[in-house]
Amino acid sequence: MFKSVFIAGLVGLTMIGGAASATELQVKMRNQGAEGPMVFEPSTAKLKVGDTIRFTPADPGHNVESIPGLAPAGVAPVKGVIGKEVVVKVAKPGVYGFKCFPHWSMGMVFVAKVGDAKLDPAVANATLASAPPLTKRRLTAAFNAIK
Ligand SMILES: [Cu+2]
Repeated sequence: MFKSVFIAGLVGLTMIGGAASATELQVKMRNQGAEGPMVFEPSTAKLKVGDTIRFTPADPGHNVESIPGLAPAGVAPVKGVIGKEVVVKVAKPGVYGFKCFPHWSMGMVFVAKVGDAKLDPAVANATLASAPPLTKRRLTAAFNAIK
């Protein structure tokens, strides 16, 4: 009896310690935001290794997917379901890019820098070259914001 209470107490303390060191960023998927139509809010972030990003559908019709090339080597791509929340733990330093698949051409993108990382200019240029005009504009702003 005493032993099980003691262990439960230890588990509780461990969880509190973990919550204090890593933070969770809330990102809303919206039809309309401060930056215009079809946005992740916020659209950029600077995070620590081990933090999490919680993408929440504030409006229907959005999803979260990795932008090819915008993730550290060895990180599995994310492919969320439309209308569903997605939680991503950023366990490696680097630059992470996500898009909403239906609204890629409208520039619905999110970019995070995790840890002390720099965006490879070749990767940035290749991503911008493959992006439609609105997306290119928002991605350029996002890349500048995380510098
Ligand atoms: Cu969308």
